[in-house]
Amino acid sequence: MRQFLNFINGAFVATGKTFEKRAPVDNRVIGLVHEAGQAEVDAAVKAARAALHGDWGRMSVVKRVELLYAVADEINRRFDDFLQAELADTGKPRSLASHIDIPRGAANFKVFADIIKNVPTESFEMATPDGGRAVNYALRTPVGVVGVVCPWNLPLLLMTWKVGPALACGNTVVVKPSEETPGTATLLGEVMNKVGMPAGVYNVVHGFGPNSAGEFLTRHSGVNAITFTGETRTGEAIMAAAAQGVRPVSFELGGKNAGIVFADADFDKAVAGITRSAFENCGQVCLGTERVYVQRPIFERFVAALKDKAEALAIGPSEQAGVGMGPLISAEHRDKVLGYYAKAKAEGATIVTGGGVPGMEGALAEGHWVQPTIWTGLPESATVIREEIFGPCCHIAPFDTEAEAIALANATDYGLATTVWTENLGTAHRVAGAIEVGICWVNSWFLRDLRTAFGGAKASGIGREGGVHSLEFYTELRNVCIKL
Ligand code: NAD
Ligand code: 6OD
Repeated sequence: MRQFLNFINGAFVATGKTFEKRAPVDNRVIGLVHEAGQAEVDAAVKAARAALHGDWGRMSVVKRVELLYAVADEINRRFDDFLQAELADTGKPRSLASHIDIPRGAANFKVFADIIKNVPTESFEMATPDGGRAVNYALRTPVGVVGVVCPWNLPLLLMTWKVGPALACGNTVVVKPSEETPGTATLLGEVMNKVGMPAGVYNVVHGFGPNSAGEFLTRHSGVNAITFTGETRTGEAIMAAAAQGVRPVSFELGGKNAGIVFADADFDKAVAGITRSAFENCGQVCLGTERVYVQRPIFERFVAALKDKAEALAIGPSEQAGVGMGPLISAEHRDKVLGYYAKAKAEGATIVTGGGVPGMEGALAEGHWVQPTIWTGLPESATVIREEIFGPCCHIAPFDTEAEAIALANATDYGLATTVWTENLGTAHRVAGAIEVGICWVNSWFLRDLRTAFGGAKASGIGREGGVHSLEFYTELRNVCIKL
């Protein structure tokens, strides 16, 4: 049985307490995760603090950048190990993880290594009251020990999206991966040792949230800043923990994202785009589209075309040829999603397709599968239109005017992302300007340039990461004023 150990001060650490990791594809136990208690979290934070004052803290930016490049290269060299770990933990299609998750794991180190090397700080010369001169310049200093709390949907991608810039900025990290996906964070410990990363720079503590590693880490007074990706409600708990000691937080939270398809859109591209945004990763993408608004002249045709696409998705395990959709992460999450499917039916939805569990053969019958599901006919007050489901499903409603589409899209507490489909440049600009989100894709979805600001408006997050915005969170600017 595979053992997932904590990684503290450069060493793999077992604990007396383990929990089972089950495979989403067949619910088989595939490993035992060693849960970190308060003592392990204390040790990880202590090691991270010591590294800040040790070799890592004294290292030049040039050397730091070289090490981050080496981490990226080593992830690429061990691409298949990372891929297998991610597939075992999540059950997602191999093509998805090999094209998105693992390459981004490496890119997240390279891109932020380049950014820290190339982005200058400000400098101002000034006149002094005695007729002389002074010069001001800003130093970027690390914030210190960063607590990184991660979700399970894109485990390596989302963890390294935080760890890459945090290390580039000279911080040390203690990572708490999701209890559902311990694999790639643990493997990254091997990479850190292989490339000669000083002990204590990268630490991993496994466990759950409340009364476990997540809470111990976020409440720890030795943690200087917390970066978190996950549910909005968890963000509220972490924000309360961070209030102790007035520690900064960066939050990427939930979404209830709208897709808007105008009648002038390139129809086939729009259908393909919404198919991806609704069903990719079995709908477990925070940026995914669970509310689709389609302009009335093409509404019926669009619903029929999306139905065809959903029904054509091959559901199966990661390695199955041509597989388009894997399982949900856990039995608990499957029950939650199926609860929403039942709710939609009870509230009077027209079920265009799906709404249940696909028939799977043999051992796979025990997996956490659900059908891709499309609803129409619900009022905007319906539960599945209001609450984030995080499953492969969407409701489609018609709209008439641009103003109506904008109002519908904005009528939510969330504000993460939207995807707009139109061939009219004016429409694209006006809608992008009026939508209350952190990210607006036009004629595309989840197209990422890591130099751009990423984050959510309203209940979808606090702050922005990406490019120089990550540097703003992971460093303190110290102004030095020298009277000449
Ligand atoms: P989650 O909030 O349940 O868990 C995320 C992490 O927080 C896990 O590691 C968990 O153990 C930990 N945690 C839970 N309670 C905690 C507590 N009280 N204190 C400290 N840590 C705690 O989220 P999830 O189910 O893993 O992921 C799905 C959610 O994440 C969805 O809401 C999705 O929208 C969101 N998400 C957002 C983004 C984004 O970029 N905005 C990206 C991915 C996922
Ligand atoms: O691409 C990214 O950097 C990012 N943070 C993606 C988030 C996806 C959410 O599930």
